[in-house]
Amino acid sequence: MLFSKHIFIILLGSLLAACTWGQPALPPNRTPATKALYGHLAQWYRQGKVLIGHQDDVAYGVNWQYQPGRSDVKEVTGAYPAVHGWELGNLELDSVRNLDKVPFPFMRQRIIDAYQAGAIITISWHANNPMTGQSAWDPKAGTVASVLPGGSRHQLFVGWLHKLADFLASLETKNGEKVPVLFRPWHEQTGNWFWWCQNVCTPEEFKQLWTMTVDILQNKRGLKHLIWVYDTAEFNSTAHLLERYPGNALVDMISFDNYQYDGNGVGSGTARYLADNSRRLQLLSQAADSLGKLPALAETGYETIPQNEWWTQTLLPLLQQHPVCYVLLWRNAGKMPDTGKMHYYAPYAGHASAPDFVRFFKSPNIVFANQLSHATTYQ
Ligand code: BMA
Repeated sequence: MLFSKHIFIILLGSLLAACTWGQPALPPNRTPATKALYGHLAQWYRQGKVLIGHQDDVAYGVNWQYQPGRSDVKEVTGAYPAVHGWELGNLELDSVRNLDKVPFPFMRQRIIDAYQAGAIITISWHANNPMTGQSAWDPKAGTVASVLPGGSRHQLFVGWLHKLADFLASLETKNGEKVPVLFRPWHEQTGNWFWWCQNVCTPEEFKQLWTMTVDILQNKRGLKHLIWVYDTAEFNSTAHLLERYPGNALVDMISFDNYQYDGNGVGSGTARYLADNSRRLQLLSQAADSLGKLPALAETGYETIPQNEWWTQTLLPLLQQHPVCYVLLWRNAGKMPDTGKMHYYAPYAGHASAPDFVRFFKSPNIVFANQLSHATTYQ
């Protein structure tokens, strides 16, 4: 009897091992909730499910700001997004608000609330240029070199990384559980607009910047609740996608950002968006699968969504053909004070694309927060 029970347990164990064999997993230096989240993401990805995200979703929308419980996505679909994106630019300057005016204490509380409800958090950081004192959008050659050991801004920059670590460490519940974060530093590095982009630093310098970031946050500060997301803008080959990849031990997900633009010119229009992104998503997933990592479309959208059926005619077919773990739509800022232009990527109640966004929301394999709970995401 005992013997057959043992055989049964061994058989069951092998079966379970076979089911998860080859599936990406986090190393032991992460919290149980972070490992559980990553395991669920891997499983959902295998099932072809795609989680939908939105930047600053519960902070403000096209016609409102800081009203508790509100969300443009929820007002259209009845559900919050599955992934909540937040931005830390200006944290390094000890500012109370980020560069888009979101107060950090407000952000912290919304992050903890989303975690408790089973939604997923991703964070980006448009850190100022530490060499020139200008914004992140100051692609001055030599900036990355200046923050590396021996560089003139190294001490200043290490201080910034410690402020970043302080904020990330403060994302915890009253019981002291740290909120897992998909952290996506030094994003869009194949572009030419940030001080860490490919036109102003070598692949080696970029990898050193990444390595130093992981070393301070994960090794020196001991943060175990981060999932490291490597992110490019456009790329034209696997070699280009991975040119600045700092190594398997320092990355957990790989992703890229790409938007649709108006018009029929080169680099714009629906056909172009679909063709470019089908090819890129295919290369991304192949690279992720062969590296044992997970893929994501970390930012996308079509500003003001001028095509009423963009959701089911453009984005949905792309995701059904090339599933990724998650897709994040950029922020619903509304009218920009400096340009007077409308800047939003998710529909709001009454928007012409809202009915189609509801059809998108109801489509098979498209996941919003109503399908998640704390237990299904973090246990
Ligand atoms: C950009 C725009 C800016 C914003 C920045 C950081 O794409 O939305 O208005 O400041 O992201 O969130």
